[in-house]
Amino acid sequence: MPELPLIGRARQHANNVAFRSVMTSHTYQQLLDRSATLAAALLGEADDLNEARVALLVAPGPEYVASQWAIWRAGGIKVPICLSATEPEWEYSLTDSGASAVMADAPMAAKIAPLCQRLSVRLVNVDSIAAATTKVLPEISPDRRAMILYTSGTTSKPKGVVTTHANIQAQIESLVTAWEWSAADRIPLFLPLHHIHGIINVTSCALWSGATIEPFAKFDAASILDRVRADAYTLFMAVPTIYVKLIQSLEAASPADRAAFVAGFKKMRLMVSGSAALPASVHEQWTALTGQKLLERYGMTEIGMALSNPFHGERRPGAVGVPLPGVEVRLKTEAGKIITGEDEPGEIQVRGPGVFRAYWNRPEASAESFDDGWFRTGDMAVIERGYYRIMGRLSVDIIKSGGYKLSALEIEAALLEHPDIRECAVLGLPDDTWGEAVTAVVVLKSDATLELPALREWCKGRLSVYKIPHRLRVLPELPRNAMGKVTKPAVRALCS
Ligand code: MCA
Ligand code: AMP
Repeated sequence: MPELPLIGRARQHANNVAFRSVMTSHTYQQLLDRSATLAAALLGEADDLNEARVALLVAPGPEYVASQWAIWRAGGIKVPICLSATEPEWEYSLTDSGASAVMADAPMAAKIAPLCQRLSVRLVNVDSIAAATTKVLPEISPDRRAMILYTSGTTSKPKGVVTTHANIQAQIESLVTAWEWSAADRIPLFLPLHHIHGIINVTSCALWSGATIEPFAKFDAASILDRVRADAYTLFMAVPTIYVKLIQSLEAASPADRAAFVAGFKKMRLMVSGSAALPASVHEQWTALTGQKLLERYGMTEIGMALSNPFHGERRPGAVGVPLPGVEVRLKTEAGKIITGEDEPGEIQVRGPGVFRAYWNRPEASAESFDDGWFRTGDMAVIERGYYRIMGRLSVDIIKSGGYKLSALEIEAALLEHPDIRECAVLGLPDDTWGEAVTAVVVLKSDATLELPALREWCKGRLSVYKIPHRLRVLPELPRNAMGKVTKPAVRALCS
């Protein structure tokens, strides 16, 4: 059996630059060699990891990809975890996935070492593996499980989305075809590498194509604009919050700087927005400022990308276009009718080779999420003049903030541990920068007082930074229905 196609693709581009930064560059051959060394270290005496889960905690860059490929080439399942997560969040991912090892770079290894020790999980510090060792690597069939990505949803704790090598390949090939990726492309990477926007849309599509990635530790408008003015990129992919932040930076720049930045943006062959709704006003402002028409697309961790405005043709503000190559999409009403015409809303359901296999260790949730072989996204949409338009989500408990999908229930569970909070309801309220702002509506215990800064401080170490409430409302009581259950639409109405 041949090796994994993505490794074969890398061999075809062996001498191309895969990663470039100000000080260094790495070719595809260097990534291949390094991943073979790391795979040998992971395997030790074993011949095959046989789908053992290996958590990945490495900063974005060549070492992240070499570690990812090492896990795959050794036969393991990669579980990327958030670099800035709290210890309880890491612990949840490691225990839920049953990880047997964590691969970390030196700074992250120092942070996670006590947890690994407590959980008896092997810690592999990639920075301490220098010698190039070789070992015969196992053959990996495409239907082996490759990755578990944790995603928040309608349950309090995140669920692990399991994809196979074949799923990942289908997700990559669809985008490479639709957006005409080539080895001549150069793209900045500033999105986190524990979600598919960064892993698949940016990194994996680039590496499949022989293109060059410029990694950043995180999004920082000034550093990215510096490189944009130097014409460093042909492609750009970001969440709406990043475009809002870039608009603010462009507006604050001197006329000469702004002209230089705009010239850099103008030259790119494609700029994409996704992960959350791009307000039509932001789309139009971006075009007015830079002359670029953003391409908005729609996707989800469980399915990869499903809908996209066209690379050639009309990119309509407020719409997400049509199904991507290899992806089937249908709309279904609550009453169970498949919609065949325009202007009738229904739930988006998706089928195709990129759709995930199952939620990790959750057979019931997995079964419930499919309808006759179609994945139920929980997002509502309508077709208007040939293009899908997203109308919102079926669940009020899912929040999208800064491109991150958050569970209101998970944040509520954390807040209920606060000594002064008796009851709470967490909502995502509209926000110009973040899309939705995490809003805590709380009822306090008698005589208690609570201000937002104190609540945010208390949340640190318990919740990742983007889950920490951005707004706070204190109410004497929460509205309830006849059954005594808190009604979130009524809470929302009180807050608006
Ligand atoms: C950070 N802050 C926030 C939020 N996040 N405040 C309100 N709401 C938030 N969501 C605050 C911090 O507390 C801090 O406040 C200040 O902002 C700066 O924090 P920092 O973390 O440095 O923020 P940032 O770097 O400016 O982050 C913004 C960001 C980041 C770049 C938009 O959130 C990001 O990278 N988002 C992308 C996530 C992503 O990749 N999603 C794709 C998921 P203070 O200064 O007071 O301390 S995949 C997906 O969705 C599907 C598949 C798809 O379709 O792609
Ligand atoms: P995630 O679980 O992080 O993969 O987030 C997937 C969710 O992001 C989808 O179910 C949608 O609710 C949302 N989403 C992604 N792209 C878009 C978009 N272009 N417009 C509106 N919502 C989007």
